[in-house]
Amino acid sequence: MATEETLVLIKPDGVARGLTGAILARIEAKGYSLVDIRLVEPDRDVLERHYAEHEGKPFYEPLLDFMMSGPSVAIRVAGNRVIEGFRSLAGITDPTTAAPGTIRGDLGRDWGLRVQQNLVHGSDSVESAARELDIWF
Ligand code: DAT
Ligand code: MG
Repeated sequence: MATEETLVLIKPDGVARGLTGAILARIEAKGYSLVDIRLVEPDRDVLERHYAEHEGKPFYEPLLDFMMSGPSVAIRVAGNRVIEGFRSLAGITDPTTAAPGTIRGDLGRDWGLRVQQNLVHGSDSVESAARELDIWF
């Protein structure tokens, strides 16, 4: 039993499409706990810190623009092995091919040109979770 905390973001496409409740329901149905939750409109500084690992990649600037296009919901989620577990619940990065049963697979739209729109973010390691939770909460 390894109780962990992870950062989940419901990104601007998820909030704008009215999927906040549907995504929260999946997190709760899995048995994870919502420890803290807030609606956020991050400025560029927050996003530069959050996405520091992607600086310089071709999708970096469009990604930051997208993340500043509307509000997101930031959630501190706790549970047994929740870091890996939530990423499994979210599905792979590209919703075009994410597996059915996952948030991105069931609710995400064909990536097409809207490459960065995949509904959710989940921390990818214990270190990332600690770093990201510190940025958003
Ligand atoms: P994930 O969100 O699955 O952890 P990531 O950390 O590799 O994926 O990338 C962060 C975000 O950047 C991702 O959610 C969407 C966008 N992104 C990643 N790879 C991309 C690509 N090849 N083209 C466009 N956007 C991309
Ligand atoms: Mg990532």
